[in-house]
Amino acid sequence: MNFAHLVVQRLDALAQISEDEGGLTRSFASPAMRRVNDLVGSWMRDAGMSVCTDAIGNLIGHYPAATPAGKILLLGSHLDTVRDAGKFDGPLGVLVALACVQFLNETKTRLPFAIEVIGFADEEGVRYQSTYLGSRALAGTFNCEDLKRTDARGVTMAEALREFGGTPDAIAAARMDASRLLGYVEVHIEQGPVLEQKNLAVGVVSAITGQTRARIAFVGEAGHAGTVPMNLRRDSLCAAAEFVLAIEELAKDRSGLVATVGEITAMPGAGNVIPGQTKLSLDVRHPDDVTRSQTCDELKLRADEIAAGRSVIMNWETVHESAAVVCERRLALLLENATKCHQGEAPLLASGAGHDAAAMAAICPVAMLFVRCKGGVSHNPAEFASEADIGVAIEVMNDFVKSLAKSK
Ligand code: HGY
Ligand code: MN
Ligand code: MN
Repeated sequence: MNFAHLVVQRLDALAQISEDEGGLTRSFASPAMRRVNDLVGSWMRDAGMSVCTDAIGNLIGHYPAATPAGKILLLGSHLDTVRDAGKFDGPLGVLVALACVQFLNETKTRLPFAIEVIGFADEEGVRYQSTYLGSRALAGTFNCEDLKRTDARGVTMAEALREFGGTPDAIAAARMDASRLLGYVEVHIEQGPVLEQKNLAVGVVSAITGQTRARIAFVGEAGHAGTVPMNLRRDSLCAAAEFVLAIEELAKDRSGLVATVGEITAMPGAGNVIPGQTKLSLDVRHPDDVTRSQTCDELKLRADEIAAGRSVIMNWETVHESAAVVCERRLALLLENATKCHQGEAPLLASGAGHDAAAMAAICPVAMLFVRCKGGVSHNPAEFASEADIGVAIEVMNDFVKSLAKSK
C-alpha cells in the first residue's frame, strides 16, 4: 500500500468539507466538523480501531495493545482549521498517525502499548478565540468559564456543543488518566521555511513558543463624517490604527518577538460615520514567557497612552495565554534517530506556531515532527507538503513507534 498517496487522497477529501463556499474553513462544533469526524472515524474503523467522540467533540480512535494492561501512546493533531485555510495544517498529523496504525493493523502487529489517534475539536480558536479547547479537555486544563463565551452570532460555546452532540457538563470527566500515558507525538506541517532552506523532508521540534491573545476595543464617539471638524473628533479607528503601528514598531525592535493584529472591526461600519467603536485582536508570541508577558504589559500601557491622547476609552481583555513548552528529550531523541535513518540528519527546530502538543504537555511528555512546507506558507490555501515528504514522515513515525516498543 502506498500510504503517502492514501494520505494525500484523504487530505483532498477532507479539504472538500468546509462551512464556507469559497474556501476551507472548519470551526469548532460546526456541521462541517461533524462530517469530518464521521469520515475520519470510518477510516479509523477500517484501520482496526474502535472509535468514539468525547464530551467536547474530540474524535478518538483506539488501537489495542498486545496486553490489556499496556499504556497508551497518543498520536494526532487537530481537524478544525483557520478561515480560508490550507489543507495540511492539522489533518496531516491525524492522517499520518492513522496511516501508521493502518500499517500495524495490516501487518497484524500488536505493540506492548495501545495507540490512540486523536482528531482534536478546536486548536485554532476561530469561533470562540480560545484555542486548544479539545486538547485542554483531555489534559484537564479546560476552563469551564469558556463555555459562556459567545460566537459572532451570540451562540454560547455550551449551546454550540450541545447542538453538535457534545456534553458540556461532562468535559471535566474527559481528562485522560496521566498514569496510563506514554506521551503525545504530533506530526505537523512546519508552517515555516527552515526545512525547505535545508532541503530536508522532516525535522524534530525542540520547543513550542508561548502565546498571548487579547481582544482590544477603543471607544470614542460616532459622528457625522461631513460636519464634525477634525480637531473635535474622538475617532476610535484612528486610535486603533495608531496602536497597530505602535505594536509593529515595538515588535520589530524586540528580537524573537512576533505580534499580529489579524482582525479589526470599525463600528457602526458606514462610510459617512466616524467610527464610535473599533475592536481588534492581538496575538503576541515569544520563546521566553517573561519577555512575552512584559511586552504585553508595555503594549497595554501604550494603548492607554494613545487612548488618553485622543480622549477615547481603551478596553483590554486577555482571552488566551499558553506558556512555552519544551519537547520531552527521550521522545525527541527517538524521533531524531528514526529521522536520521531516513534522511541522514535530524534538524531540531523551534515552533513559532502553537500546537495541541503545547496543551497536552500538561498531562504527558510531548514531541513533534515537522514536515517541509513549500515556501513556508501556511494559514493560506497555497499551503503545501509533497507526497514524497509525507512518505518520509510516515516511515519515520513507523520507525519511531517500533523503537518506542523496543524501549519498553
Ligand atoms: O496560531 C497558531 O499558532 C496555530 O496555528 N493555532
Ligand atoms: Mn495546526
Ligand atoms: Mn494553524
